[in-house]
Amino acid sequence: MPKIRSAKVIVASPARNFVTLKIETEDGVHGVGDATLNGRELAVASYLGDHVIPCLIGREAHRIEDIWQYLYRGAYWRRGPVTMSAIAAVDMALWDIKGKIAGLPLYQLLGGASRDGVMVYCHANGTTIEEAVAAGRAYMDQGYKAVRLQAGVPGLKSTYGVPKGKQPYEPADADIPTENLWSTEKYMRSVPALFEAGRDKLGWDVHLLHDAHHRLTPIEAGRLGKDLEPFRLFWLEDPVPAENQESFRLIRRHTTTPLAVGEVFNTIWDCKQLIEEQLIDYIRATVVHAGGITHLRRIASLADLYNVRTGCHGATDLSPIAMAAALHFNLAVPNFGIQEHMSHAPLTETVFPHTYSYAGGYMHPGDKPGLGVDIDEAEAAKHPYKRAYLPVNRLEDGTLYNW
Ligand code: KDG
Ligand code: MG
Repeated sequence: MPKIRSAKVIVASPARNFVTLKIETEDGVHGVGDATLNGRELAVASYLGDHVIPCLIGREAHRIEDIWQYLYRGAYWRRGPVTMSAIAAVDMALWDIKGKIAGLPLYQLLGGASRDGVMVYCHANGTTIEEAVAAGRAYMDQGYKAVRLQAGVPGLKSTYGVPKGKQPYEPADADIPTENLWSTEKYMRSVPALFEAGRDKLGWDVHLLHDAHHRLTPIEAGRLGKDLEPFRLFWLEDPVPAENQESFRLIRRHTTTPLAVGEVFNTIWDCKQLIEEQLIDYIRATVVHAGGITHLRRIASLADLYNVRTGCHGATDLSPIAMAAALHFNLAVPNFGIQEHMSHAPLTETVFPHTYSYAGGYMHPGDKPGLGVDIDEAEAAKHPYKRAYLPVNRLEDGTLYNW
């Protein structure tokens, strides 16, 4: 059984910050894992470098479950985004190694393909409704079957999901967080008009999605969900912050718009009640922030019992390594729903060469053994880490609010 000989953390900023773990066995096989936690990158790098890597050396690389339990139970301090992103990176790298040694792409080790391709949704944004809908049309022309629509809110200078210039949306844009202003009233008035225009101009043969990014209270979310019912959304995402899982009971009482939650979740405990009470329709936990493939499979298995499907987070702050791992998982998992897809910057793609591909609304991880993705360390070294934070949000009277 191959033992782990070395492991190292690579922090680089090819177009944005990424944290990568590279594990190598005594036989010279290496695997990679994504450990990026947007705006808190160095905390995970230190957790891995100072506290995890010393405990990995000499362990059998094939004992993925045992190593997962060792890092989770064995640390005494459980859960949390820093811990779970670090565990996830180890887990991804070990699955990558196992696949390479077996000579099989990861999805084959997870039970084989349950579908031919992974349906993905893209981000259509615009400062106005017209721009957002036109962006949606352009994506549909590229074959996308599912489009997330976000438009600027009249009366607010900036809106979640809407880029400042013509660049792709990248919210971690400042050395010290920028401050945005928020008005729920203005937002709630604008969203139904966006989806009315969306259905009018894009038709009914496309899935439409929307992200409220934790900005509402449960009763406001119930009202928005009800207002959006005529437009038959695929999902309304993160209507409220989800620490209080019970609060979704109130939303559910008022709307049949499907709900998606979980991009900030780290473990099965964050979504246990939401799933068991069927308070959501899609679970958005990711391979990187929720403990790797090993733990995400556990979450998906629980969700499957309650007709909850997967809809993994896939913004550009998840590196191509996480994207590859998600695609293998998505291809195999029985209760797959959809996968988020934002194209990475060309520089990011250069640093992380990969085999996954997009065609006609679907992605596929490719058939190279393991994850089918790597890091070009020499290229990565040319792009040092730059501190970059997500914005914070304030209400119009200055009160700090959810971003
Ligand atoms: O790091 C935070 C982003 O990944 C998040 O704001 C993106 O909400 C998001 C989404 O749905 O992609
Ligand atoms: Mg989101």
